[in-house]
Amino acid sequence: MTSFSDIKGFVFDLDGVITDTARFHSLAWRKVADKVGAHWTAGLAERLKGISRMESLDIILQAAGKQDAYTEDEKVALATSKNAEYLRLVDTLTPDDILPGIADLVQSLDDGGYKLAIASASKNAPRVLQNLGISQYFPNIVDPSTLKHGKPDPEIFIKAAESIGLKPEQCVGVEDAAAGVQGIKAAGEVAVGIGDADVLKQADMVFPSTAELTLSNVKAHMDKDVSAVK
Ligand code: B16
Ligand code: MG
Repeated sequence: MTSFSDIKGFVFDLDGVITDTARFHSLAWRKVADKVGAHWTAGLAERLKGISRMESLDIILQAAGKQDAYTEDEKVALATSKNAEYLRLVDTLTPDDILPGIADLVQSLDDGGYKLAIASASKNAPRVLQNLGISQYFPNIVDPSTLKHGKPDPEIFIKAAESIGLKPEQCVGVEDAAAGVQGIKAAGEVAVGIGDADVLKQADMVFPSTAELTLSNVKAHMDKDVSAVK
């Protein structure tokens, strides 16, 4: 396992790690689901996490049995209406909506000279970070429209490391979704999972919430794993 002293950067997922935007995606998609006749369930909402806007729409149309009922233009119109509603909700975000411990963590990483990047499937990540008041820490945000493959493909995590001039092995990636953890590991980064250890079992370490995600806890885990190998 990589040793902690090799780590020079941190790559963050946005939704579920920096802030909880899933609740806004769900509220906005639910209106689309009602419009196209898809039955809204918690399971359906869960399947939309971490995947792109148009893929999310396809899943909702499938749930309604309407995958062939709309033209491309009509699908774009549905996705655009969802995004307008989502942005209306995103613009209610304030620094109070940063998840526990994250503001202190990014400050301590910045103080420690670590490079920071965002690896989010969301095209709205810059606006979310702006509303949270922490965009100055993240000059490097991978533009998801440049990607050929979504998570769990490692592409976004490799590009995030490149954006801060580092090799993947020099980065820690932080994710709350199993597909994201899979992508971080495939990229060759150290994977930190936030959430349920059974769901995120591929991660190198899992913290139950962002409150436990501190630089010293990451270091302690990595030091422990290195000494276990010796
Ligand atoms: P947008 P993440 C993802 O963010 C969300 O989890 C997912 O539900 C959403 O569809 C996707 O961003 C695209 O978002 O419509 O804003 O471009 O978890 O990768 O930070
Ligand atoms: Mg996420």
